[in-house]
Amino acid sequence: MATAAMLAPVVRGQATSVPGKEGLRVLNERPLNVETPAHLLDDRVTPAARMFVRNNGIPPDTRDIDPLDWTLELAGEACVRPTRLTLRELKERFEHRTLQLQLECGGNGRSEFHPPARGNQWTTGAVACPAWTGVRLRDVLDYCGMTDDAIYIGYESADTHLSGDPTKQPISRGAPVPKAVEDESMIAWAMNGEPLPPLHGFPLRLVIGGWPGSVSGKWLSRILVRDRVHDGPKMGGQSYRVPCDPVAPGATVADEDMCIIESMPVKSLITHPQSGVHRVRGEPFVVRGHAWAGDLRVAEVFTSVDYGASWQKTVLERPVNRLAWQHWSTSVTLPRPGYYEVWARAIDEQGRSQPVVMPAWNPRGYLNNACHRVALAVT
Ligand SMILES: Nc1nc2c(c(=O)[nH]1)N[C@H]1C(S)=C(S)[C@@H](COP(=O)(O)O)O[C@H]1N2
Ligand SMILES: [Mo]
Repeated sequence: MATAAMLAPVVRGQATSVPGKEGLRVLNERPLNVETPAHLLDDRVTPAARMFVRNNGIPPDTRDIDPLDWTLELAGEACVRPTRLTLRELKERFEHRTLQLQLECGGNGRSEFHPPARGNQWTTGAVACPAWTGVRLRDVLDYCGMTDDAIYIGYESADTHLSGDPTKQPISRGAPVPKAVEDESMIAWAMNGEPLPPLHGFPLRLVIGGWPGSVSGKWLSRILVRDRVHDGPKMGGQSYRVPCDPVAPGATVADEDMCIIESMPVKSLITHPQSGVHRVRGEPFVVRGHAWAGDLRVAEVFTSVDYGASWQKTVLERPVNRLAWQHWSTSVTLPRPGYYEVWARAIDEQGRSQPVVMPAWNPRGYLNNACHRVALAVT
């Protein structure tokens, strides 16, 4: 059996030898999960080589397929005209568009929770913002038609379950209809002007910016229009859900008291300088990174070099399009020799700030949007 691990020999926890992902950190080999160190996310548009990988199962072997013959099926109890479209037909029938859309895994930052949550121990590197080319999901949904009781869409994909059981899917999630029909929700076949890389869903995927990455189904084979909340694997139980009401750290929460994560919270990343480098006292240097806020805009980003005692406003750019991350930068001067930390804190357009300490504990360790910090040695 060809597994992702066999196709891509890797060393856990070290610089990887996953082809095309040099410098990224492998958190799990089977399924493959790879995160990007913060300083390698400095590009405005994330290159494929620096995009995290989050697989729940085993990717399909698409080496010998003709992508134009790939079929997408539209079905579900609230779909008026169940249809099959090849990628060729998708490209011919619907308007093409390219948007930069930010994806962050719901579990990004999980490694900081105490008591710890099981799952991939992501630090800060399960986020990316490439440019995607494809068609509006809305246009395709209009084409098949939705009944009045359509409330949710779900995806199904060509990856296979870790157990090898062909009747099981590794993951099949989705989004409520209002999010699915937003102008930015896409069915994409290209990333940064190239066909999707195999690990990122070749030949076709959903891209639902600002929501947990798990909504953006890779290797997309079917879209279901549902008259109920989609109930595929990893929609229910405790997956991609947090307690509806806050709980004490370590609490046991019943499944019925868990709510599905929708828009992701405000967050920022310092992508330059790299943590651990030296700077010279009295000499100004640039600190920069990105910030994002789920469905919202980021209003302001601040930095602190005194553990949050005082904050300096940075220069924040507008997003290139809605649901793209925003770049910020500032000049910092450190007056004395010694150890410093630079912290960054973003605030969304509704006035919500990132917390400087850990946000609400939850059983699966989702939604850690605490401030990122880098360490500097000043001489
Ligand atoms: N078919 C399929 N789609 C999937 C997944 C998967 O395992 N299988 N993982 C999801 C999760 S949890 C995330 S965070 C994103 C990651 O996208 P990337 O691997 O392209 O970075 O893909 C999502 N789409
Ligand atoms: Mo994810």
